[in-house]
Amino acid sequence: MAIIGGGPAGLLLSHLLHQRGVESVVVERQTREYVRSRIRAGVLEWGSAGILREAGLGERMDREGRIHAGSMVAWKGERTFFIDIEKHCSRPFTAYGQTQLQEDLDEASDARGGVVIEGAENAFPHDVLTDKPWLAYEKNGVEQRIDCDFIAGCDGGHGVSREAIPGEVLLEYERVYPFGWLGILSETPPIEHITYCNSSRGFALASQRNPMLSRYYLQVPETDSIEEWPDHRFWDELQKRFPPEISDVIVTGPSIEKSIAPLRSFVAEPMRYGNLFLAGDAAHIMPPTGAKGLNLAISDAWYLSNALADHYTTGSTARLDEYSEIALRRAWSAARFSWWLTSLLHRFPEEGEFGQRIQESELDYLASSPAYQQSIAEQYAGLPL
Ligand code: RFL
Ligand code: PHB
Repeated sequence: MAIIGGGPAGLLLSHLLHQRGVESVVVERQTREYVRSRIRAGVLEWGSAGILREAGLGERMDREGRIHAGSMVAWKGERTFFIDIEKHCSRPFTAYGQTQLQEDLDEASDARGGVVIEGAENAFPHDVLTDKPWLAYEKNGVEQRIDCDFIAGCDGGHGVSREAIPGEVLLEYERVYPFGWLGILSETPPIEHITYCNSSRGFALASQRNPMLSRYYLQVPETDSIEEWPDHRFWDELQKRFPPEISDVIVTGPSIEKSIAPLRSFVAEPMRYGNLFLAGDAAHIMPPTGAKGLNLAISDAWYLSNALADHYTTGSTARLDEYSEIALRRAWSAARFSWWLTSLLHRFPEEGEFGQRIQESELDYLASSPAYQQSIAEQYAGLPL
């Protein structure tokens, strides 16, 4: 198996395949240090944590990750509500950084002698409609070739794998939001709960990495740059968006990382073309509001490794044939939830004051309706695999 991309989808796939007796080579464009340095996700669903644990990757996650019974939502500058996933679904989530997971995956790869080719340029899948596909790439200016049975495109939202699927086969669905998330990390104690905030000034989120590392986000116009957001402006705006009872307990401090991520929803179909399989962000990108992207990368890697292992054990292609449909069903469910939560919590300038009042009314309804709470809790917790 040749795998393009050494992010969470690619490295987890390689790890699970090895455990199922299938060998793979991972080809990564960046260095390991670069991939680790990207500050991204922080929420692992119950099912994702289970997959990692079962694969022998849960030791540090269980030690350093923090189990949460749910997350908080705040609105109107005063109201708060707890999405209690423990009560409604008995499936708490784990706050654990993608950076830490990436380190765990790197370590596991080293321990089993996994082959990860870093700094690989111009990777491209060839002859994927034949039973002798091959992956071309360049390393230090020299062309290389990997002959394999299958190729996995785990190369994220800006990867090349999708380009190997002809335009008349590939369907792409996209929604681009007119804003981004400005995120900072600071070495300050986080507030207790991961807290999503709808404010007439725009969305805000308080999250965490460990007892002395906080992660905060602000909705900002897509045209803003980080130079326009010195720390004092960030903290000032964050405190204005949260209700006073929350702002009062936020501990501010210098940022150690600051970045802006655009928000978009994107799904590509199918996730299989001949002997090329897409997994993770290469096939679908979620706005981070629902905390689903990393969890989908994990479930795709799990579905695909199981299907491949089944193929090598039984000779049947039945599970490989189902992969795209099963993975897409889950991806669309996450896409719908992430779009809905994004729509509920962000300020959409074109919707005006009417849109703001509709959002607030929906949040009031959520706070009063056990039926609605159950539905949201179940989706936030993550649907069964
Ligand atoms: P990745 O992590 O982008 O990894 C792809 C890898 O492929 C490499 N690559 C190539 N290699 C060789 N040749 C090429 N041509 C290549 N092109 C690319 C890249 O260098 C990279 O190493 O995709 P993967 O593995 O599918 O993992 C997906 C997740 O990273 C992503 O979905 C999450 O980070 C999304 N996300 C969140 N997901 C959650 O589940 N919970 C969260 O709380 C959450 N928060 C977030 C997020 C994403 C965010 N940003 C920055 C978009 C918060 C943020 C702010
Ligand atoms: C994060 O901690 O980075 C995080 C948490 C929840 C989200 C998105 C990002 O929905």
